[in-house]
Amino acid sequence: MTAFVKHSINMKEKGGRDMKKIIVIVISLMVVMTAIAFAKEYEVKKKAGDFDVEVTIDKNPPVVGKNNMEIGIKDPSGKYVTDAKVKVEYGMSAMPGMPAMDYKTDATSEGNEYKAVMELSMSGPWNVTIKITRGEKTSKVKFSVDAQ
Ligand SMILES: [Cu+2]
Repeated sequence: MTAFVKHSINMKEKGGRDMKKIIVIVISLMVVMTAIAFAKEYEVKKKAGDFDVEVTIDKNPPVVGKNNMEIGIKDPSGKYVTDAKVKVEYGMSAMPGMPAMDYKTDATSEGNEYKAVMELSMSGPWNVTIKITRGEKTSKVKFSVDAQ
């Protein structure tokens, strides 16, 4: 990076205005790409029946304790589905000294998305199921997280 900056300064001294513009653009792109590479949210994108579901968790990796979850559901035409009943179930299989654990929480509709808090009681692998009920039909998204 230092060499790049020195190089940029040399270019600037030569009086290239366009070069300065290009350098600004390149640096901006690098900043944006870095921000994307280090996106701090945990993201899961999956299909549930006809729906496209995007789940984001504010902790990455998810942690022991509270994890805020946002669930966006889109129908096949790309429109947000805001009138579904959404439940989040999360659990851990039995392990030595620990019986199987299962928790359930209702997600609440807020704007275009649904919000839920997932409280994980211990570190390790958790299975998460999001149940989306609209009318008679229930669709599911399943994924697992490794709580730290
Ligand atoms: Cu456990």
